[in-house]
Amino acid sequence: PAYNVAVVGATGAVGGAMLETLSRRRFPVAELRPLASQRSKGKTVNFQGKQIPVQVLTKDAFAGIDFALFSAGAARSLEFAPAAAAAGAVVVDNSSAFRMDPDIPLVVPEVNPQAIADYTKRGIIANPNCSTIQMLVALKPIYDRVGIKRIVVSTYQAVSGTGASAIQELKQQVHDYVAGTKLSHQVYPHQIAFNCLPHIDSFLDNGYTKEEMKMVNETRKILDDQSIGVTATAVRVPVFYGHSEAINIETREKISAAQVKELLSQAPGVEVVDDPQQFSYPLATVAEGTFPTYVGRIREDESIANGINLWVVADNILKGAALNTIQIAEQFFSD
Ligand code: 2RA
Repeated sequence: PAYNVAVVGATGAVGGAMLETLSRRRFPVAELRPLASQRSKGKTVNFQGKQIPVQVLTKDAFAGIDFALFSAGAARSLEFAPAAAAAGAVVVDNSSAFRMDPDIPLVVPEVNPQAIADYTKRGIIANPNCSTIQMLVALKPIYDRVGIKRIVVSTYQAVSGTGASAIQELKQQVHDYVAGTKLSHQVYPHQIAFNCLPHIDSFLDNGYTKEEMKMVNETRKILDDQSIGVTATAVRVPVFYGHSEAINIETREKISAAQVKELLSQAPGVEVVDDPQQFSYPLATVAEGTFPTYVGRIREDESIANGINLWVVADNILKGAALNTIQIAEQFFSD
């Protein structure tokens, strides 16, 4: 069978990646219905070699749709996802709108595919935040084998996570620097070129940012484990595509670096790249445009009894958003 698929936010960075990924994965699409705001009226998107006109997003734009894939911000999802579900579509939402809703499953197919069954409550499945997805793809096999008491993670997040304007700003700042002209910034509160900004999304009363607390709260929901300790520092770095993460975990039982390496070499969605003596470790520029979650720098944390350090890299627009979304939809018909 083939399915009618709506892509909400089809003209955005993640929307475009969804169209490309649907093709790369040979998703059986009967009708592709690109939906976007009034601003995109008259635009077309390229899907499988055809220019398809963008339709304006309205509450009755979902008639006959089997899967509605959203990536148009939380406000749009709150306003239109219920209507899409009411029209009978399975909704997979990339925004943060529904992630912590107890009636809406938060899913990484390699981690908690069983949670998809709960989608029947609201017809909506939430896609986790990109930095949470890649971390849990890498940690779940270890969690299942020896348990995890605590996670300490620092992220190095690409500017594409902010959107096209941030990519343009970084390019312009690098250009101005080389040209010897004054650098300016609008998208971020500080210059991003040659800098690391410990500030992604807004700050909360506890001194963390929303991005950091997403990693804490989403991890506990996805693993269905309120006992796990998570602390995060989310940093924006001058990289275009690919989030990198330095992860330290304390496991409940002892596991060696060699055992972790063996375990992850068999793990779904993971590619182990770990031969530091040969300068072989995961890199954002290698991950860009690819599907795997790459893991390397696997070593024991010698400062505690049961500690492991890992370096985890993935394309934030693909596995962090578009690919994960489509993999969730695939669960409905893959055997
Ligand atoms: C970011 N994870 O990187 C957030 C949203 N995509 O900005």
